Amino acid sequence: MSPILGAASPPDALVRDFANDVRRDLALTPKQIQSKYLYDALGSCLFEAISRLPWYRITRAEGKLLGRCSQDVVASLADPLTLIELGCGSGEKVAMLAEALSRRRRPASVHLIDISPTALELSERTLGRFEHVSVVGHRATYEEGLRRVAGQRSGNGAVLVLFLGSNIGNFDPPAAHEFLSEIRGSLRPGDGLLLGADLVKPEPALLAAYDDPLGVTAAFNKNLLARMNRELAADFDLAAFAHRAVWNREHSRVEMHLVSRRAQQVTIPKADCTVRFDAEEFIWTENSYKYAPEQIVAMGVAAGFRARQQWIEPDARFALTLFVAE
Ligand code: AVJ
Repeated sequence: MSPILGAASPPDALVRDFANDVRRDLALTPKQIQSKYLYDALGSCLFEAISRLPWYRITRAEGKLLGRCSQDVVASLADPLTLIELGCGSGEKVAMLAEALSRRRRPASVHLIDISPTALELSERTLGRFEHVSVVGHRATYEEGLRRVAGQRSGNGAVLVLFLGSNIGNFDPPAAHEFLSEIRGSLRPGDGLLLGADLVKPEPALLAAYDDPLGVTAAFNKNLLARMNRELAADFDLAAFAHRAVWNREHSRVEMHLVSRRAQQVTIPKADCTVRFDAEEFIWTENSYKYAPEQIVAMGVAAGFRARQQWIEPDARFALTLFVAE
């Protein structure tokens, strides 16, 4: 059996949360499932594959910017620096900052916060190679993890929160404001926030990124159905659903849907429900908001930060913005 799918099944409490959320959100109109559920062990690997696709440019564009600006980012922050990455993926990005610090022999600690054990393991391995850098992984939601790390802090060093990869794009505008305010609330004046956010670009480029010709994003999206079959004993016929990406210009977001190819009924025993689909009815599985550069600055300012610097990758259209808590 593969190491991924052979891994222990998730703890009962997590399965119960998943079941409750599925039952509630599939009863909404339109039917929905929260995008955080895309990231089980297999889903995390599929996202990792997406990040290497030529059509999905966010990860590479951000890496390129980080390579150029990492010294500038850490230059103004007080030692010993604490880096907190929210949603660490494979840890390669925080590693670029750790590298910048380690080159100057500046001591630092890194806290990784992710709900995916796979992501934490990968990241801990990636960061293992730096001297002067201690690494702690937290399997937690962003909010829980932030609170935990902020509550433990001592001394005079600054904290730099990393919220990268356009993960902010999964939040609708009110939730993004609330979340940035919550980050600000856990920081002190002089601490930093490095925010990576994808920019609006022509529709064909957006659609190719979220509906790639290799079908990896389709697999990533349909894995939600496979996950419900695995964890909730559901009987979704994966072939009876199609992946769809749409650009919602009015709301400036790409939406991912799973569209029922025909009228059908699905049972989800561990969520205690039976769900009926009309032909063409869909489950809405993700929003990825896209921004104008000045909109990103405005979001940070509204949450109590000052924008210190913004770097833009002009080809892929992606922005890194360094904010400082006032
Ligand atoms: C990891 C949330 C930033 O929205 O671009 C990739 C996830 N979804 N392809 C994004 C994703 C479809 C990604 N984020």
